Amino acid sequence: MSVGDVRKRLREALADLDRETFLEALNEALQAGIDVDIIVFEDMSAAMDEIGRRFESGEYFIADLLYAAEIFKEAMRILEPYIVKKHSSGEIERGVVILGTVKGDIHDIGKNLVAVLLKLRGFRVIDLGVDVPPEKFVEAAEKYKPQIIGLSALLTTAIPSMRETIEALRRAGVKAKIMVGGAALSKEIAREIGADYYAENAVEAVRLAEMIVENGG
Ligand code: B12
Repeated sequence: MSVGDVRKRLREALADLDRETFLEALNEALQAGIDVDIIVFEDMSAAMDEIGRRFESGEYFIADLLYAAEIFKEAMRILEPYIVKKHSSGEIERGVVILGTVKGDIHDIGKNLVAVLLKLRGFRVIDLGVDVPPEKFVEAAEKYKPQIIGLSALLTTAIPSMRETIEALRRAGVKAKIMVGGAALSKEIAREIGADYYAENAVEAVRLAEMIVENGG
C-alpha cells in the first residue's frame, strides 16, 4: 500500500469512526515512516473537521463527537513516543505559559496538544483547563508571571468571552503576550479581539512561543 493510500485510510477511518481500521492504519502509517506531524496535524485534524461537518449536517450526533474525541486521545497515547522523539528539545526553563479554553467552551484536544509540545520544548505550562472565566486567567497571570498566555476557543459563541478575557488581562496590567487559537479563530478575528498572536496549529504555536521568549516577550 502506498503512503497516499495509508494516509487516505487513516483519514477516512477516523472520519467514519471506525476505530479498528483507524488504529490499524495508524500502525501502518508509523511503520511506513510517515511523519508524526503529518499524521496528527494534517490527517487526524482533517478527519476531525470532517466529523464536525457530518455533525453539522445532522449525520452525526454529540455521542459521535465524544467517541471521536476518545479515539483521538487513544491515538495520542500511541503517538506519544513519536511526538517526544520529534519535538523534545532537551531544553528546560524556557519560560512560563498559561493555557486555557475560555469560558463557555469545553473543547480541549487542541489545547492539550499545544500544552504537550510546549512542555517538550522546555516551557513550564500552567493548564487552567476548560470553561475558564476571565478572572481565573487574571489570577493565574498574577501568580505565575507568565511570558505568554494562550487562549483556546472552538465555538464561535466563545469569541466574545475570549475578547472579555483579553480585556480583563489588559485591564489588570498583565504584560504577557496573548496568543490565541482554535477552530473559531482566524488571524483577522485574533487581531480584532486584541490578541498579540494567532497560531493555526500546535507546531506554529510553539514556533511563536519560542520567538516571543527569544525576543524578550
Ligand atoms: C470533538 C468535538 C467535540 C467534543 C470535544 C471533546 C474534547 N475533549 O475536546 C464534544 C463532544 C465535547 C463537543 C461538544 C460541542 N461541540 Co464540538 N466539536 C468537536 C470537533 C469534531 C473536533 C474538535 C477537535 O478536537 N479537533 C482536533 C484538534 C486537534 O484541533 P483543534 O481543536 O482545532 O486544535 C488545533 C488548532 O485549532 C490549534 N489550537 C487549539 N487551541 C489552541 C490554543 C492556542 C493558544 C493556540 C495558539 C492554538 C490552538 O492547535 C491545535 C492543534 O494543532 C469539532 C470540529 C472542528 N472542526 O473543530 C466540533 C465543533 C468545534 N463543535 C461544535 C459544536 C457546535 C459543539 C456543541 C455546541 C454541540 C452541542 N450542540 O452541544 C458542543 C459545545 C460544548 C461546549 N460548551 O464547548 C462546532 C462549533 C461550531 C461553531 N462555529 O461554533 C464544531 C466546529 C463542529 C461543527 N462543524 O459544527 N465537540
